[in-house]
Amino acid sequence: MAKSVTGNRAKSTKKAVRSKRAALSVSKSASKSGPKPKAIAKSAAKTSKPAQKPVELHYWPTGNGRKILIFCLESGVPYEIHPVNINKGDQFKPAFLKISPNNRMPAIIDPQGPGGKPISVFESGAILQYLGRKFGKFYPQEERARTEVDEWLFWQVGGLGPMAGQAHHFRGYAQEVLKEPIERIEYGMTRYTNEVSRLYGVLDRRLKSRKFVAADEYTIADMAIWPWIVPWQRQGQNLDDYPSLKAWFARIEARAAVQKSGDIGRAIMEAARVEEERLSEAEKLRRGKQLFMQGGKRQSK
Ligand SMILES: N[C@@H](CCC(=O)N[C@@H](CS)C(=O)NCC(=O)O)C(=O)O
Repeated sequence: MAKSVTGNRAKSTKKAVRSKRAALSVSKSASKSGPKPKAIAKSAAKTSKPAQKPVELHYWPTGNGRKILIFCLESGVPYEIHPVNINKGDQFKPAFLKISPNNRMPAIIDPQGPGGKPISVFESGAILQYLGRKFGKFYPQEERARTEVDEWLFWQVGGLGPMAGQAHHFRGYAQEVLKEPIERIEYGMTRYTNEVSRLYGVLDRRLKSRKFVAADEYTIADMAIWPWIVPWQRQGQNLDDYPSLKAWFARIEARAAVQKSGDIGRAIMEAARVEEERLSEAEKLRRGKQLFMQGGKRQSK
């Protein structure tokens, strides 16, 4: 697999230094009146958890990949990017299929999963829920709020994502890569563009009197939905038709972590583009057809 890139390391190192300093100042002042410094150090050692090792993020800069990168950047969870170049076919490699049997990214490996043992997770919704639960961030614990977040998370993974994906297929790839005649794709184009319009309408109504999609706070539901609105033009939509959605979109887009996720994605894409430029036209076409099985390729049994 390709070389990994580490994120959030500097931040966590600074944090560790800060907490070490804080620990030192506690033992200094406690030595005057309270228990002996040694005793404090012992009890701290008993309760302190081992530092979180970086979560392996098997990622490519697409809407589904970006959700998880946004979570890591927002929460400060240490992560390490393992690029899965889906244009090249990395998603079919046996090592990747072991952690993501559906040959799709994203996937993660948390080296310190339940019981301190590694765990792998595939499907972006399941990954967000896992990380939200484990790190106690962007996924409220109160049942009513959590259920709301789940509703909108599933709305994205089961509705907006697949429907917008089909709109991208018929409006873009089918014409540009597969060179399908318009008569063969018109029905699909119309159907999925209209369905995405309907879903944008649902989201716009939901956001009419809300700052965030669920639970009155910024959650994994916003992180899952936002990247799928980014390519609104490719989906045949106009954000001006959905004012509440447009305002929410701008609010999330302005967040530093969201901006940074875009920078990281663009840098990876640029490196891949330079590499791809050197390929023959035939190889470029083969790769284009392999993606999403658009050329009808079947996985061997
Ligand atoms: N339901 C999956 C969808 C993942 C998915 O479709 N990933 C795409 C990129 S956005 C992929 O890996 N495509 C590779 C391929 O189709 O061969 C999730 O939410 O994680």
